[in-house]
Amino acid sequence: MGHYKSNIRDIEFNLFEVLGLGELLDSGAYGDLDSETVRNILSEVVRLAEGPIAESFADADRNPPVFDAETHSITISDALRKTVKAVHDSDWSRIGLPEGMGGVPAPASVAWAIQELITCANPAAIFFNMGPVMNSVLYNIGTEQQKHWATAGFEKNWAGTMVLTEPDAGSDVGAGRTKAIQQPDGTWHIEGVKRFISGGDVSDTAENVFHLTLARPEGAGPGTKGLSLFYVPNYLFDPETLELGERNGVYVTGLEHKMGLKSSPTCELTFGATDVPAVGYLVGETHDGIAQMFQVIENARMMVGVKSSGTLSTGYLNALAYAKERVQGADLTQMTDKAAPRVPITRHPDVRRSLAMQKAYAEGLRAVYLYTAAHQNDDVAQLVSGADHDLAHRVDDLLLPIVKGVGSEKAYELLTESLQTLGGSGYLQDYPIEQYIRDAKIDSLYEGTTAIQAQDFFFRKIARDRGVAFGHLAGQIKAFIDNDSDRLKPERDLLAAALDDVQAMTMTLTGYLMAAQQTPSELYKVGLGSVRFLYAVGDLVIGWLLLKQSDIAQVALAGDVSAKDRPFYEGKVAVASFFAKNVLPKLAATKAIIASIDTEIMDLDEAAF
Ligand code: ST9
Ligand code: FAD
Repeated sequence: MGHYKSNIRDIEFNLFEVLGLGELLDSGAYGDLDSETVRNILSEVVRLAEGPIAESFADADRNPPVFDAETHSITISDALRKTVKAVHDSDWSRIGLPEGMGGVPAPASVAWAIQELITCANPAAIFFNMGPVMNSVLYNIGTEQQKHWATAGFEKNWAGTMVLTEPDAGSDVGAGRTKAIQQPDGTWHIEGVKRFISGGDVSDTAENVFHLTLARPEGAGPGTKGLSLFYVPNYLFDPETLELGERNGVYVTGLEHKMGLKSSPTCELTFGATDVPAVGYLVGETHDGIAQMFQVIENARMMVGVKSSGTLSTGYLNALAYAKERVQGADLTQMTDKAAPRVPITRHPDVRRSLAMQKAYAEGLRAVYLYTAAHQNDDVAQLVSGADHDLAHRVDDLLLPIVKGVGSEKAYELLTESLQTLGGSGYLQDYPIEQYIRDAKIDSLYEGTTAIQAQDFFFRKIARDRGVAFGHLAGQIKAFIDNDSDRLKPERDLLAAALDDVQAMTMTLTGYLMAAQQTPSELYKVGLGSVRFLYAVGDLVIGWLLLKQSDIAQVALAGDVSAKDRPFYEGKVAVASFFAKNVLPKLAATKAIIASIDTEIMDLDEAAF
């Protein structure tokens, strides 16, 4: 049995019983992709994920890629190569890609669910499979010729990267200094050094790698708005046949040694530092680089959240399996009887508390990413929340920092609980959880740190949106609270209080923002409260979605339910109630903290830290 434990029952519950996708799929909205086909695909992907994809998980961690400075390339282990090939050969990356480039139209929720299984079975290995999504963005925003490159490059399995970060430009992408110099033939020469580039080289798993690169054309203005997006391939190629030609002047000049995600090659890339220029092609023939790159970033942030939630899920399921087997100590009610029978640790209240919290966040975060994905298709959004095209897009935007920011932080926090469940054994490499933790830590860092997610959430997704998407979400939660069923009354009261608390926090932060027009330092209060606020809204949304699931489970339990499904539904009811009682009341404290933020800590001399 490999390390990876999928939760296909929960994924199907979300897709079919909660989001109700069966109705759309079986109406022919997605062609041949009906609900039975989706179920078959998911079970095929589970087999692939738990088998060949998971197989090299530990081996690739212990034997990461090796960099050769002479050839500017990396080599990888045979075990990892086998996994990468299994992912490529399976062809599942077609699902959800644009039809015109050979993709298979599908609800985004289905595509992301597939992605969870593939990614979380071996998180580092998926960085060898970024070509499809990079090509799909090029297909969406490129010129006619670039659409052709995207389509043909996808079929040829070319690898792709996203290239923003420089030594002095991390969170502050607009500080980037990489230059683009226009050539008489319409191409550009790129010059500069980029660092931390995932998949900068992919060894012999692809014949070509193209880098979607932000660079500043000579004479362009400062900040992100002065950046343009370029397509920079490792090998130049015939624009029609894509037959490879000369080596282009972009080279890997370093490989990072990391805490986790070790077999994902994180590279330094140097452009145009030799006699060979690094030729780049302006994407879409427009100088709108940051907006174009955000199309990639939105996919990548979603991917990171999906990875976090799915990693916590397999961490929890591993912890649960261990806890059921591990016998230690007597039942607490018999603690004074030294001869009392020893019990599995699942009998200990604190282990139950921990398992329940792990389950709540694992399933809650999955519910959040699938609900978010539901707003990435107009028809699904209409079905799920009644949002039209414009509103669906705003809701998707609003929820993305929760998927990424809350997902990564909570998964990391709760994975330490998974490890704790195994006691000292959890600390050993005999079990996968220590690697899950090392592989998951990165999720709160790349693709915008949590602080950046929190600022994006408040300033852009709430304030700049004038609360439109936030109001819609709050309306959905309120409608659930106000439904007149007798089910879950105490929990719905807790949810109502949490919604009030979050609305009060929003008002307080908005008040600081307004006050900043007169007193700029008031903005520090938003900065001091924004991560807490993001977490609070995350907990509210998780609490709501878990209770919605519980409601559906209770209806199922009242009917004809199979012996296999009964414990599944009972678990749904229990965990939603546990979350409501154990997490939602904490939002009142967050509200009080945000209401009383002062700027003392900003005034403190650095020497006092
Ligand atoms: C990285 C890669 O870290 C890590 C791993 C990648 C893995 C990739 C995996 C690929 C996916 C595979 C998945 C398979 C999928 C299959 C399923 C398919 C269904 N939203 O606020 P301003 C734009 S890469 C949209 O003034 P500053 C917008 O155009 C490195 N757009 O920002 C805006 O203009 P306007 C990642 C946004 O102060 C313009 O930016 N690095 C958003 O100039 C300027 O906005 C980072 O993420 C948004 N939320 O710059 C950097 N925000 O306002 C983090 C901004 O006119 N830093 N725009 O609309 C930031 O995000 C900063 O806040 C900043 C600030 C750079 C934006
Ligand atoms: P900094 O920006 O220096 O941040 C340091 C600390 O300061 C953080 O805690 C941050 O939250 C805080 N901070 C910074 N600015 C602010 C602010 N304005 N307000 C509040 N707090 C702030 N980049 C790519 O372009 N392509 C890739 O493929 C890629 N892959 C990566 C893979 C790995 C393994 C790693 C480690 C990084 C990768 N990155 C990639 C880079 C990644 O996106 C950046 O590391 C990230 O955006 C943070 O930038 P930084 O490391 O420079 O940290």
